[in-house]
Amino acid sequence: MDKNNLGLPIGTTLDRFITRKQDDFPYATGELSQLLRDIALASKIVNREVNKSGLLDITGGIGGKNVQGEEQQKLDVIANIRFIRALKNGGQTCAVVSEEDEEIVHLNPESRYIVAIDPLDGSSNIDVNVSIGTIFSIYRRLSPIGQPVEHSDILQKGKEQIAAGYVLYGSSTMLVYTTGNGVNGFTLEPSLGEFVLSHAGMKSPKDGSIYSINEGSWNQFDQPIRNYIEHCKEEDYTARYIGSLVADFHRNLLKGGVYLYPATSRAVNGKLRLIYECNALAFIAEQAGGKASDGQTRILDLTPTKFHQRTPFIIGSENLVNEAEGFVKGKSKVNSEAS
Ligand code: AHM
Ligand code: MG
Repeated sequence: MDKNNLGLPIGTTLDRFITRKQDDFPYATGELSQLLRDIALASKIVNREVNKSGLLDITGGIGGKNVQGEEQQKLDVIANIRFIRALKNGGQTCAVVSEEDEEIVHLNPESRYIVAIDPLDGSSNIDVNVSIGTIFSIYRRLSPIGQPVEHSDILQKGKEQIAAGYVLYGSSTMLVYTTGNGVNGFTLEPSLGEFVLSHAGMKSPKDGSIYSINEGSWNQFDQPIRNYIEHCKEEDYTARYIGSLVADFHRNLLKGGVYLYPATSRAVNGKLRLIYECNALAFIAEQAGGKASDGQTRILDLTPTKFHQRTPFIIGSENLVNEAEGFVKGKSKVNSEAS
């Protein structure tokens, strides 16, 4: 695979790719392109901080808690500042909703785009040199330009996203994004400081044999989820769980697999956040030919009622998500139960 849907070769810089995409839309104003460049720039700065985190005194908790009541890591806070600053300076964003801020962060009221972001996801992995990620969604505002942003601008369904992406700070750093016309992945070339096209037209395998779930929560799972895990074992699937959503999702996107974070007895609505974690990855999964569900309903069809709303989450290869959904909906049982 050396060509993507634009005919641009592997090695094309992200900047050039974004510009070419914009040229394909005759009435495009360039604002979305600029916004994507702002996010890419901030991610390079965050990447720099992440790479030297072991050298500087910037890992570990800061003693504060974020709006979810979870301990904030210094890098979480740093990443939030970096992204919001880049979006403010870029001027294309009227408001940001972030995992790290309880309320809407108002930026330029004359702009038309809303950004939902988890600036640094996988907080338990920050201190221990394990892959972490940034997740972002972009929406068009519904309220008139120039007016204050309203809650309804933020509480849009995931299917209204006009772009979404993630950055994976892993063995290499990658930015993967979609504007609703396929998924493309760019790898950071550290000596150039440029993202270059490395994964053109990414496609989720229809099937796979990886399941990713925190089995340590077994006692908190309800019976259908336990049945599904048993089914995975009976099928000899491989268990892979990093505990960083972006990294687990990315691996399964490349290799074929399913990631689950279901409701548990402790987290009755699941753990992951709909607006700035699940919707973006669901959009990317679907654009790549995969699927994302809360067990009953397509993630992109869910109506958010709160900024920090949580949802059960099943995402990955289409046939595996269907299989897991079948268990949740009570249509499938493990062989041992069925016999
Ligand atoms: P965070 O936003 O506090 O980093 O939590 C989200 C992370 C995901 O990246 C990961 O998949 C999940 O939480 C892991 O949770 P657990 O430790 O309960 O398995
Ligand atoms: Mg998170």
